[in-house]
Amino acid sequence: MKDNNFSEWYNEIIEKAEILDVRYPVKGLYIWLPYGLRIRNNIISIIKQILEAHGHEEVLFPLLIPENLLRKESEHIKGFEEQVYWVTKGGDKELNVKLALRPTSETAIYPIVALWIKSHKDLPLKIYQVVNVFRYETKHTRPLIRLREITTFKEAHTFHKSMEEAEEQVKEAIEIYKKFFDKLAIPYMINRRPDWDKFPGALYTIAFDTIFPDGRTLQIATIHNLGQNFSKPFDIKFEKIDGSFDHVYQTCYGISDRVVASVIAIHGDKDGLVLLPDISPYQIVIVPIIYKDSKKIVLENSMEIYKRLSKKYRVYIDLREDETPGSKFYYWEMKGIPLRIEIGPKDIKENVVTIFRRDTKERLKVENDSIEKFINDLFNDIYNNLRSKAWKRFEEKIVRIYSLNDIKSGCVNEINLCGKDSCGKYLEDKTGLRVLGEAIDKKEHGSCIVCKELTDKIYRIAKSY
Ligand code: A5A
Repeated sequence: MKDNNFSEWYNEIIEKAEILDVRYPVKGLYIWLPYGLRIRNNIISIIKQILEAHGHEEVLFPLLIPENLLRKESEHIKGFEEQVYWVTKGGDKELNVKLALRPTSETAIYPIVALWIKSHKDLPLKIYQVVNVFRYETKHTRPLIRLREITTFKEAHTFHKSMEEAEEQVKEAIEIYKKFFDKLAIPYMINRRPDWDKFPGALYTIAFDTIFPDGRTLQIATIHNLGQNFSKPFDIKFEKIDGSFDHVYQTCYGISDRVVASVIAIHGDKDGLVLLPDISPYQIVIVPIIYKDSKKIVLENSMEIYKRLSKKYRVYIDLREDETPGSKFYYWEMKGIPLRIEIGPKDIKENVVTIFRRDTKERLKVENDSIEKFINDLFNDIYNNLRSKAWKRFEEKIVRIYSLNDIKSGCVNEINLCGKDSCGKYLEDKTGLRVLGEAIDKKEHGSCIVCKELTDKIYRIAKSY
């Protein structure tokens, strides 16, 4: 089902694996269930670690933004106007100043940072927060993919003394997200969005796009060079070494719940989730195989191994008495636990355990005293296997196309395009696909697929979420 009806598979897995409860009576808002929330939190700690290693500090700004601040940068508000939820009343009293639920936090953060930054010595400043934001999306909403309350919005904001430094920061952000998606074994391509699709208020936007099993692309991260577009209206100034003043140069970059969606969609299979050891709520589940006559020894042995492994790993021991081992196997496979350890009377006699790998569905016998060593290697192996499988499927969905007639709607098409808006728009109208933008890491001589002008620019077009 994953391959021929991805959407159905996806909705089913979100429910069955207990990621979200989708029955909340407001469109585009969902409830995180404990299991889903653990996965999400593990993913957040990975990005936090990477950001902090790159010198970012965490902050937390208010959810409500006064209307005058939200309107301060004209392009920004133009882009978000239609998507803003407004708080207009306190009790039954009309508020003097309307308050927006943040659709993103530039206009909440920047007036305050303007008070913090005085001199070049305060720069660069790199901060981030993980918050919920609200966007009144009019396109079809989908769990974790297109939300009206984005609950896992990680936004970083950086402040610099020159355009060169801001450009360098864009490169650092690309490295940060590469590390992050590599750690999650999510394949990506990096595209510079066409001007008409950049972040409202940015000079330019660079996006990470992945490909879902149905061939549609999903934007999973964006990096924006804001130049001085916000620092001027928000008056974020600093004193330079020579005593003169300049407005700061800024970047911002963000990810969302879409990262969790990608982990589910890209690694999952027909039997459910397939989780990487790094993000799985439990890395190992132990299922004692109980028969009446050997119950005591099996339970004792299982508890011993449970305690031993819990020192190093996140382990769950499934002691439910009203479920058969078979239904427990099925249950934990659906939940994507990377390894299952089965312990039965025969294993105990032979001084081994049986280990089942979720990703390949192999069953292996392992000597009792070398379990830890074996698991460490297996975890690496699982990561490498999932990563290479995901990248292989990803690459299979990318085609190099030289003529308009050959464009494939179920794939990402790489084409020469001169870069003029008119050629890009023509292409979107003609194919019904979206111009993802210029590949930042690829060039090849050819002629624009629309106007035939010579160019070495490679653009990617695809159907996207
Ligand atoms: N302040 C900057 C970082 C910003 O807001 N950029 S953004 O608008 O591009 O959003 C950041 C990321 O959030 C996007 O790359 C996309 O992956 C995700 N995102 C945007 N709208 C979303 C929605 N309605 N539901 C889920 N994720 C969304």
